[in-house]
Amino acid sequence: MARRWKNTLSENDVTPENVFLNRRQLMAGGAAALGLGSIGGALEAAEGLEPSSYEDITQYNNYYEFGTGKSDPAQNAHLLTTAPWSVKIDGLVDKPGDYAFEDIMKAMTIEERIYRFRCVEAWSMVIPWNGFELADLLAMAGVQSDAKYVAFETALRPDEMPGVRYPVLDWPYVEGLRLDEAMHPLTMMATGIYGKDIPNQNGAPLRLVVPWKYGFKSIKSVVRITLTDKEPPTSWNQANAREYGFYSNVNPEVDHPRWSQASERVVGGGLFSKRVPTLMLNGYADEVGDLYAGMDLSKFF
Ligand SMILES: Nc1nc2c(c(=O)[nH]1)N[C@H]1C(S)=C(S)[C@@H](COP(=O)(O)O)O[C@H]1N2
Ligand SMILES: [Mo]
Repeated sequence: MARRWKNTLSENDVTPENVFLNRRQLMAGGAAALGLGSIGGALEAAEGLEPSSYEDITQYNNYYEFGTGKSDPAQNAHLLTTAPWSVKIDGLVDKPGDYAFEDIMKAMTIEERIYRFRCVEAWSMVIPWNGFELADLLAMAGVQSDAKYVAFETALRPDEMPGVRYPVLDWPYVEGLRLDEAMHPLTMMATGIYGKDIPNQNGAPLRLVVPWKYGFKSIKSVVRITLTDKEPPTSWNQANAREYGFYSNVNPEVDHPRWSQASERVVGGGLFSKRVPTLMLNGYADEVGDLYAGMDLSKFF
């Protein structure tokens, strides 16, 4: 299927000047060392947007099914069996059923996209994802005309997920999008990072990525996608509705009740790690601003 979107961000939008490595240095160093032949194309598409290191992306995670510490997922997520894997697509679709992961991969066009990633905890990274547009997967199942929302569910495997013993959240982890958000070409299902299969701690074998929303919307290890006509429940909203809304769009002007959302700490960069201003809709306002025309984003947070 055709590519519908080109990354137009520039490094000035995101990279602290003092940690910016030029593209040639990265190609010669990090990317080559990882054996990432195809990263050049992604970097070109991103116009110099500087990705976080593979180490930061895969060692500093949130995946509460494997523990609430940032290093717990990297330590424990190897317990998750990711093959065989299938995704149940049901609800308001023409072809409901269990879709085998390999069949999905055969049908989809995999591409690389470098996206800003912003956690609600006010830190951020830049991640080179590999994956496909969610819209293409939904098209495979045939979305019916009365569908208005898309609900997502993570695997729930108490034997493989040590974190689900604790009632931090009401398991399984669930998320949702409005159908137009789900169909937007920026919304993707990621299956890789830096050209390699996505590590378990980042949501193997496939996870949602919605770059203009806080990270918790980007649900990992998806086993079910349901098209509905009602706004679906979402885990963090159920846990604390005052602090976490359904939309969760990155917005420097709407603070979390317990902390400011006006700036973010860029993960990585060692001594030079610093805070940068947070951008409206995480820098994707030109692309997705229209989805929220006329909505009061402090009310629909
Ligand atoms: N199933 C599931 N998905 C999840 C989470 C989780 O705990 N469980 N954490 C969310 C949060 S809060 C963030 S910030 C991102 C982190 O993604 P990363 O670890 O790949 O950076 O995953 C999101 N998806
Ligand atoms: Mo997060």
